[in-house]
Amino acid sequence: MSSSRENYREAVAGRANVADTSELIAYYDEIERHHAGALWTVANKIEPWEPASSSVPMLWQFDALRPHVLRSLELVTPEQAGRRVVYLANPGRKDVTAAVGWLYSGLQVMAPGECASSHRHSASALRFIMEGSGAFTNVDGHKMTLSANDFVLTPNGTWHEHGVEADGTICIWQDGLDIPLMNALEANFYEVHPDLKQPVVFPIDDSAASWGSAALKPAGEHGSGRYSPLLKYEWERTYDALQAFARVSDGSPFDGIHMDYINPATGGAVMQTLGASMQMLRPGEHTQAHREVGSFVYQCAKGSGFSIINGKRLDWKARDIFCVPAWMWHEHANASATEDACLFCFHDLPVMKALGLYRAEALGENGGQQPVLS
Ligand code: 1HN
Repeated sequence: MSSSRENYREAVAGRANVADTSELIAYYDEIERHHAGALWTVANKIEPWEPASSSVPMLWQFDALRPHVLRSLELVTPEQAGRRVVYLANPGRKDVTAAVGWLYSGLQVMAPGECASSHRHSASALRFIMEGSGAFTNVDGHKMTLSANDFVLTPNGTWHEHGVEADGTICIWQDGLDIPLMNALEANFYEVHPDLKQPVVFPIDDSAASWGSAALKPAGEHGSGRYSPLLKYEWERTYDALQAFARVSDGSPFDGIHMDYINPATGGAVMQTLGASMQMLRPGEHTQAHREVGSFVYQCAKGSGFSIINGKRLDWKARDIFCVPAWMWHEHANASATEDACLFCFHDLPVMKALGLYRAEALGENGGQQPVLS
């Protein structure tokens, strides 16, 4: 701890507070030679008073990244690259490929007629479609057609390949994965499909047709329980649900009209490690600040506005991506007085909740908003 206030706090609380002496420094050198260390030199860092994310709040503007994403079409083929993706790098997480915390995000681009080969891995993945028409994905034989703002799952262990039909246009989508978490857990396996391409086994879009009705499901069926049998969440249905909910609810003071994408068989999160939601901020709405144990990647699906994250203001519009690191205050605002704004979000709350780690806190007893510091 650097400041004298923190030193005082640590000493009063009975935490590590040992000043360096030449004798101690020599001692640290000696035990380091035995590949060991004195706990009191790291204790306050490895046991912070509260989550202290090394990630920084970041905004990735689609307009700025798009030309670079398109340029990758000329530089590498899907065959060469495996997946032709520009990933999002958080400056605070240089040691891992992460957009925030233990979450990965990237922008994948495919041209008409292209197809990326089939593979599967321990990481769970999702896609949120940004632009183009004719994209498809095949997940364990369920081929799905993809349009802008559709949300698609690739649960861990499922074979998956993506492509764009020959009569489609260039397509870009956001990939979200828990790759950094799988690697941190040292649990990540990766396998290429023996035939590089898997057959389409089921009728096209069968998953949405079977499981995509909000209140009805195939009689007596329960899915695998491991992940949602509904693999594609169409934008129209999502937006209709938000509109309907807004007619009868004031929404959350922190998130406006906020709905979770769910596994329709269980009511729980869409996958074991990743959850997702869509929220609508009504014209002029500016929410109250709160913070949560969990990392969040947002993509603006509609409209424009800004978020304030630990005092940092990020101005976003459709297709921009931004992140909220764990335990940082955040509030969202719709900049328009006439149009609603929608934010897609994926996060690691299923992990936090499964491990009993989830907490949330409001800023101020009666709500509060943050001053903008940067
Ligand atoms: C992956 O499987 C995809 O299936 C995209 O499109 C990005 C990044 C890391 C590891 C696996 C895909 C990925 C990925």
